[in-house]
Amino acid sequence: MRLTRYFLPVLKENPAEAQIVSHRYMLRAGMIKQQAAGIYSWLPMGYKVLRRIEQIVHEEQARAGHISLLMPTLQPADLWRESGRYEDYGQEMLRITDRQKREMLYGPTNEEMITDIFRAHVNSYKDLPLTLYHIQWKFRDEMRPRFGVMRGREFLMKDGYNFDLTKEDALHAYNRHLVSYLRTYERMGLQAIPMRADSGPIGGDDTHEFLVLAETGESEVFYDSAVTDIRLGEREIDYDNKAQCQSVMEEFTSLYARTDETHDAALFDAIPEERRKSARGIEVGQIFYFGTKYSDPMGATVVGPDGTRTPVHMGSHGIGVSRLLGAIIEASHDDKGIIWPEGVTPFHCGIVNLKQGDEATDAACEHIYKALKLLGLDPLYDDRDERAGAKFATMDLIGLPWRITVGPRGLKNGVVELTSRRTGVSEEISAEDAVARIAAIYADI
Ligand code: 5CA
Repeated sequence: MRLTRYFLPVLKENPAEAQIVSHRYMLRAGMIKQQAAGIYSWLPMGYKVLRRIEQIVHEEQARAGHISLLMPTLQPADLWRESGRYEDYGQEMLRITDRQKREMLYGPTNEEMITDIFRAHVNSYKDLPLTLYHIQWKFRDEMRPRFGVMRGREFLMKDGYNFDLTKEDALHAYNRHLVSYLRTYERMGLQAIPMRADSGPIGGDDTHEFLVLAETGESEVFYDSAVTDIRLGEREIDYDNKAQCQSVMEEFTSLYARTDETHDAALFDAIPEERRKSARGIEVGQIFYFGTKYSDPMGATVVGPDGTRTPVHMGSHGIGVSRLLGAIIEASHDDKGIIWPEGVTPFHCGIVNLKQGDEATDAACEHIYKALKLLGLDPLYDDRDERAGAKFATMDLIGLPWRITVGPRGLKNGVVELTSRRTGVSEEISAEDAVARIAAIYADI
């Protein structure tokens, strides 16, 4: 993309309404625009990152054997009366009446609707296990929408639902989700720690939240610092292997890590003092096992091996897709702007032309731009007629992980500059080498 043809409405001033750094940078980098409290338009660059995050979520769900579908945002109230949650959900639910006076609602989550789909089409235990998920907009009329996309009223969520014959199978689905979420967040450059939590209005016995540690997080968390040393990394996971998923789950959840709702001071005090940490965290996902809480009242049963009907065991599993943009920025920025991890960056690299209009410099930039595009990469070429300082400031703010800077002086010596946004380290190398380096960096991402 050439910057002169793009739509990147960068703000020079710090927006007064933004209290935390991710909100400030998302507004300043022209990623979002607020349309009402907690409701945002996603401008092109913000939308690009959102799509990138969705893509990683889809890829990791597919790897775990989960199946994607799409349910509507609007739901009939009667479905929620069946589970008893229509009255329980309270003021957070946006209730709508259509022209026929039918009661509807804008879905805050989809347990009822997915259970309705299941009961309509699945009849036998032979069709299990089954996990269906979608990535869809949700609405929760939060009392205090704030911090931009972190606590929105309208927000994008991945929500998945497993259906199993037995509790044991459903707990495998729980573990499978836990493992696949670890991989999902790691691909986004995040460390998200599973912590024992409270199940809230979703209900159920077992639940873990995934927390990214950050000073601006809304949750108070308590943990054994040894938990921050564990990574999933590149290990091969067989998602059908119950023992393997169980062992990874245990590895990540055996050390003490809890949100304030389930915090146990006695257990916490038993941790060696130097490893006892309390901090703040951003909740980027949550997994639940709730057994037959929905299948029972809604009649979602299957014929089991013995010929009798039993309600299925279920769980639901959510990722805060739009919130993740904020979480990633909170975890990865400096005082100049965002630093995108390679896995989610909106453009693979920036190209800065230091002397727009200079024939040799323009030609070198064009050459690099086209060479990167031919390799299937997506560079952002700053071809504006602007001072170098202004171009660097924009690149630093929008946070592309790599920058190729091209100027007449370097070209005389046959070099351009390749700079890492994260370390600030620059190297003078040939244009060909710069292109090859960018290609190599993204080859295994
Ligand atoms: N049905 C279950 C799991 S699919 C569910 O709704 N879980 S949840 O309530 O925990 O939401 C899942 C994730 O959505 C949360 O972990 C959080 O990352 C994100 N989320 C929840 N509320 C908001 C909000 N107001 N703004 C942005 N993201 C949110």
